[in-house]
Amino acid sequence: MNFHLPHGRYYRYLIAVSTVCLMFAAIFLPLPVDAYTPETHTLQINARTFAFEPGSIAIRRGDTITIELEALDAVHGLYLDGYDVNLVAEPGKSASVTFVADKDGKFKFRCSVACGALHPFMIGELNVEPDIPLVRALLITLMGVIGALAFFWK
Ligand SMILES: [Cu+2]
Repeated sequence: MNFHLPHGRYYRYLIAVSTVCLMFAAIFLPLPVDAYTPETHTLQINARTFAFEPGSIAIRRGDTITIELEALDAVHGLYLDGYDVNLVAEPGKSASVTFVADKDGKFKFRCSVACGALHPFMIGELNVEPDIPLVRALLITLMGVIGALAFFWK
């Protein structure tokens, strides 16, 4: 009987295919620790000619978000792409909105009140990360790393 270990190109394909299969398993198989528990965040965003502070925010899908917009020097707005959120705040008079971040992705928020020369560049970003539980995310990452190492070894 001719029995030997696979090698060369065939071996690499085998590694690639089994890594992909394992990663799919890690994504779809039920895990004991599974559900992501949504959180509630209050995000204080300060608007000043011509920037938002903070200009970049990260949350997880499913989180309930309250945005409190504070205008520091002039009337500013905050329009959030993809979520149909529009706030306008005057100095000393903040505006707020609460919503559930039910879509993941990167969403720009921009000033919706013409506030001066650089107004079109008054842009921030809300990053809604997928609600993949940490354990699962770690498993997938680990497998990807091991698969890549095995694939490119030597
Ligand atoms: Cu503006």
